[in-house]
Amino acid sequence: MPADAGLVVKAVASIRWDATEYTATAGDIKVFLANDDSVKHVLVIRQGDKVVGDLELAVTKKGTVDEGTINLEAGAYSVYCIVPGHGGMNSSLTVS
Ligand SMILES: [Cu+2]
Repeated sequence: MPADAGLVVKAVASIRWDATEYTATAGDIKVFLANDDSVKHVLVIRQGDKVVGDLELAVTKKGTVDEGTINLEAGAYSVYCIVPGHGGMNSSLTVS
């Protein structure tokens, strides 16, 4: 994981993220995604049910990682997986 990662998310078994609540600091946020699950996941950041920015991180199988940067103002967001059937991967992200 990069030392300057501002948000670290791991996909874990049973199509879940590793936490139900994440936090980050407003501004440019380096997001790091790791896959500890056996299926593909694609992470986006949403506000309500709308995708924010153009960050899209994909991990295809166990052990793969991806990273990218998104600029977020303070507010309430969610860490969401857009793979069909993965709607339960919807954890809160509080940016302050
Ligand atoms: Cu997923």
